Amino acid sequence: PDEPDIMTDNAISAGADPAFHADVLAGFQSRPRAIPARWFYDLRGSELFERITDLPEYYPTRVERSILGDKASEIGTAVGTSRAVVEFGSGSSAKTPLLLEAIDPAAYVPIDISGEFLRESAEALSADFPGLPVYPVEADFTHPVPLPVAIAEMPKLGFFPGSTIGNFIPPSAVDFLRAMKETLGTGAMLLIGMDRVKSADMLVPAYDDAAGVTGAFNLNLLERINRELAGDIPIDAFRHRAIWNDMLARIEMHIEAVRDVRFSVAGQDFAMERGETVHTENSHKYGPRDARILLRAGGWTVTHEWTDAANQFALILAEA
Ligand code: AVI
Repeated sequence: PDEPDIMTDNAISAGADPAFHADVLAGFQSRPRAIPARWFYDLRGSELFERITDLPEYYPTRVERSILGDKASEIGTAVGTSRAVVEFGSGSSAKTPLLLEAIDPAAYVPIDISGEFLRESAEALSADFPGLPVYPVEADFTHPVPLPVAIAEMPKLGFFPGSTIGNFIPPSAVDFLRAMKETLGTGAMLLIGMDRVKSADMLVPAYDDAAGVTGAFNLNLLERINRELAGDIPIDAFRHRAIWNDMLARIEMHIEAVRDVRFSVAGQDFAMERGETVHTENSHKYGPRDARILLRAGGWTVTHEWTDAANQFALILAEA
């Protein structure tokens, strides 16, 4: 056989994030095993997530967009004009135009950890809203972020759509809401999307779709580990699971071993028995009162709520 190439075979890729390395090894060692959901979003994972948002079973994106469209004038009246909109984790800014049209803001500040994605979507948005000052900020929005001086005197509206708040366990969600309040300052408002508690018959398919896109999104984490951390995980030894945890009011995603399996990651050996899982994501759902209490704990008072006719999803306006 050919001699292995020590430069390419079984090497941790040069660009691998040390925090990813640490989280993955700790995640396989801990019991229960768990790896934070933030590591889903490499390029392939971000593409798969975009496809999830178009799935027939995945209602949150569609319903939130319909609320923003249907209630635009009420939202506009409640928020008022001339605020600077600060969007947390703006990503592709897909829902932003609907909001900007509704409220006629003085400036737009998208904050995202991925600089490249951020600049591209900021440029696209500037082209659609000529005359609107856009100040992209590359930062980890889970901590207080210094905002551009150009918007220092403007009243702020924080925008956090998509029910991403649900991906934090409640104590972290409260810390994060407080960080947003610190970022935005006194007199700020926050428009936040929160997915509602509903029947497991509807929730589970939204996270375990018939076409298998969510399964591919979940298992891409193992592929990313193999790619970036010199892993040899046999992907076919695992399957995607989505479980409604009623006690904690959340959908959990797990990666389950379908047979006994041994593998190594970054030179460390691991074994899992058939049926054992790695917990990869939580997506908490909030009833109307739960949502208000969570926001209060994070320093925000709810002033308005807009939902769809079937009450599946809520857009909530709060003030600091
Ligand atoms: C990004 N976040 C709000 C999604 C959710 O619904 O929790 C992530 C997701 N995971 C599986 N499908 C979508």
